Amino acid sequence: MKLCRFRSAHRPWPCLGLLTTGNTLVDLSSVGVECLTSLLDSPDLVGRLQALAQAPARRLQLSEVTLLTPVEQQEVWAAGVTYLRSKTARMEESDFSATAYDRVYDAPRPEIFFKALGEKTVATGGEVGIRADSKWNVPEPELALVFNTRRELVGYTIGNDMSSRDIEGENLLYLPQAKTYRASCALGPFITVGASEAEAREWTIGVKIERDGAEVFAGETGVGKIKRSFEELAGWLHRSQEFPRGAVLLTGTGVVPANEFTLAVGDVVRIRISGIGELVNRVAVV
Ligand code: DO4
Ligand code: MG
Repeated sequence: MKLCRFRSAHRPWPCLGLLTTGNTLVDLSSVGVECLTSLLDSPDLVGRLQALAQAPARRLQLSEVTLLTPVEQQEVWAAGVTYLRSKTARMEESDFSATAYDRVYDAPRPEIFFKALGEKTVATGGEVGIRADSKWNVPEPELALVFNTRRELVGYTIGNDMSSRDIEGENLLYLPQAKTYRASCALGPFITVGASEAEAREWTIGVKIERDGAEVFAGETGVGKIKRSFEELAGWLHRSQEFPRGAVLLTGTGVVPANEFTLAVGDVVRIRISGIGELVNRVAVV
């Protein structure tokens, strides 16, 4: 089952939707379920969604709605260097920081950094940003874990951890500037609910980048290649921390284009995770 937030001609504010099968959306807002944060806190979320799927709610076609990011005010954090590919790409990018990346891949404590406020994330169909002061930019296609306010992993969405590799490579202390700026994080389009970690580890993550209608990069990895378990990452995220509205954790990238590649304005980034769907964004300078 897949949850989303959307706008339609029926109501001028964001609504909650449930995609059961095909392209038909159950408009949960039409039966009074309006708050995603509260819904994710339901004691038996899967049972609640199964019951809501049968509710006398309005039905809409996906083609009739504009999808929004599947978060409200959840903070978005990201884990890094969780795939071997990410470690090697980062070590190539910077002599200065190579040892840090090498060490963190094997260290008990993972790299975890703040990425975005939920309300600043970009939805599918929106524009992701490359910084005006950066010359080397890539998308990072990542599985994102969705936690409710009780720290429970309740679902999965797709994340794009847009990154400025030249700024990150110049000095590790510039990482927040390389990672967190306007439109640097896209999320969506759905939260897949009810899949176990074992099931999610079977999913593939693919990314395609198109320029002027032609494919300029394509890559794929498997969620199963993440070095750390979701439970381990969740444990570190929630250490000495609280998320009164829940949180999202991007789990790191396993696809990094060759070092010669950089994004350009107008590129279209398509990230597909087999158990979730496709997140599509055009690139703009911000
Ligand atoms: O330290 C660099 C960031 C790592 C990251 O974002 C990733 O591996 O996905
Ligand atoms: Mg990343």
